[in-house]
Amino acid sequence: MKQSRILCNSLQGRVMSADAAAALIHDGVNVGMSGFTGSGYPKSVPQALARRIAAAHAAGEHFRIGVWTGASTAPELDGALAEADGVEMRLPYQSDPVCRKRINAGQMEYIDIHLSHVAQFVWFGFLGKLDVALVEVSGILEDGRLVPSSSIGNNKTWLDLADKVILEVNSMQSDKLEGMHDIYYGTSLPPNRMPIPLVKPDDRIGEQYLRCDPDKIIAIVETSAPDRNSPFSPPDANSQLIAGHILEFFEHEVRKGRLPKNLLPLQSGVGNIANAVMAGLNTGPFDNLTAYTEVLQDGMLDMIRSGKLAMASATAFSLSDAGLAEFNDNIDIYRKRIILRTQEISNHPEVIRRLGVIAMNGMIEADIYGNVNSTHVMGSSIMNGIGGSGDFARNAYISIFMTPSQAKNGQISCIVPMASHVDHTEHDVQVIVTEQGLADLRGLSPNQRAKVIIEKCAHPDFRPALLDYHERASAGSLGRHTPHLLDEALGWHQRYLREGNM
Ligand code: 0RQ
Repeated sequence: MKQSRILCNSLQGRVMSADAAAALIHDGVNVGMSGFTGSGYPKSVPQALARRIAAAHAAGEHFRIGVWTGASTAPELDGALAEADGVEMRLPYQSDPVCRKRINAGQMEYIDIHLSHVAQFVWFGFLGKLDVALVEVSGILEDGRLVPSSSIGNNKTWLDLADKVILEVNSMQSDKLEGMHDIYYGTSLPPNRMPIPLVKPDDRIGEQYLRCDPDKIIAIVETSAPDRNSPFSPPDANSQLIAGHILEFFEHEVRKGRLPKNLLPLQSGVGNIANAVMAGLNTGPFDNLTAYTEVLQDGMLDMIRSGKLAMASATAFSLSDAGLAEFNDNIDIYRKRIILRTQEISNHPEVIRRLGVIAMNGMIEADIYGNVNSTHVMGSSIMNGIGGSGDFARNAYISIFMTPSQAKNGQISCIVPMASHVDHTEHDVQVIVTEQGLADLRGLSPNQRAKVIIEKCAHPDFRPALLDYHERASAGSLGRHTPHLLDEALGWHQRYLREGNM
């Protein structure tokens, strides 16, 4: 018989079904749920809640809740609740197609928040009351402490601040996750804040377990279900070219003495390009690398396995099925080299600045001056959210943004005269990379940046029109510091919306 993961005798009486637990969540409450990039999210209660909400709606009753998480979750959470029209307010990050559709249809409110801001905003009282914490763990110890699961995100804050706690104990999570976590309990509020005592990516500054007041636990649900493991496509030609430009840039920086031979701690965003960069580094000339990042994708596992990456600090896994199998098969290797932290620490501006992190994130578009749009297609439709990209970009040693130079089969240029939405201003962007090349923007004025970005990053099909725009703006704009023709600046986006081509 499988051993129960609930070792605390006094909590045994609170074990119940997902439906019974969902019945304890009421209309209008804010629920802090676990989950970060498809890992460690509750898998059973949200679906039961979605059924309950759908039934309430069918009976003509109002039933919607606030859903707060670490970052993106999965169809069993975001998809199910959005499908049932059960979400009044979603924050701080999502990547679910159903959720996205509702948000862009104006049927669901969504606040896109820097991931490092979330916990402190809740502590400050900026987001209202947190009523319920719904958190997946991989076990409960005899003394009631919780063994975290495959992501930590904001779980510490949810457990500390919610009035009531519902736990999902997932026996499918490896029991060897125990000991990989580092939960820092030293954060305090201004004006009494103290420095975060983390000076190296592998420093442990906290505890291995989450604390939780047992009196707040109203339900425990046992589950056995896998995380949403998304496949990675093998790096395509563009991703390989982008990775190649970044590697060449790193080699150049080492030669110039601006980076040490083993670089500086790496942060790598989500998606296939980020994974391809890791694959490039895995066969590249740098050894003894470290990572101080949010999300650990397959690429970083490969680098740990090969010995290129000495250790990685993150808040969550985001693996493919193959990546998860590899992780579980060789967990004794990985658990010595991976530390999972709360997202307020993995994304902490103070720590990122101190460590000198190299930030590498994807983007939707950049303009010729280096302003970056990470979130909104054609200025108005949210894709996912800013996630942690802003935490890292502003505070990094070097902040790199990458994208293919074109989208939608060449109908869209990802380098545009003016970004249709700005998440990262020109002040937070040092390097832009496309398959065409790499623009090093450090020390350049806006007009110098425009020339380099157009020359190095724009697709040849769009290069002449961008040069033409910059030249005419330089001649005809009111000010010549950051020249723009305001009635034309967003004309490329307008043209795409009108004609399906920029
Ligand atoms: O659309 O899905 O319909 O095919 O955007 O684009 O090229 O597959 O790129 O998966 O790397 O995502 C910015 C969204 C890039 C991601 C973004 C369309 C394109 C495609 C996806 P389809 P790709 P990626 C750490 C850091 C913000 C959060 C972040 C992201 C889809 O990197 O969410 O960095 N970043 N977090 O066709 C119109 C353009 C477009 C465009 C691409 N210019 N116009 N559509 N697309 N460029 C992790 C966390 O914080 C949790």
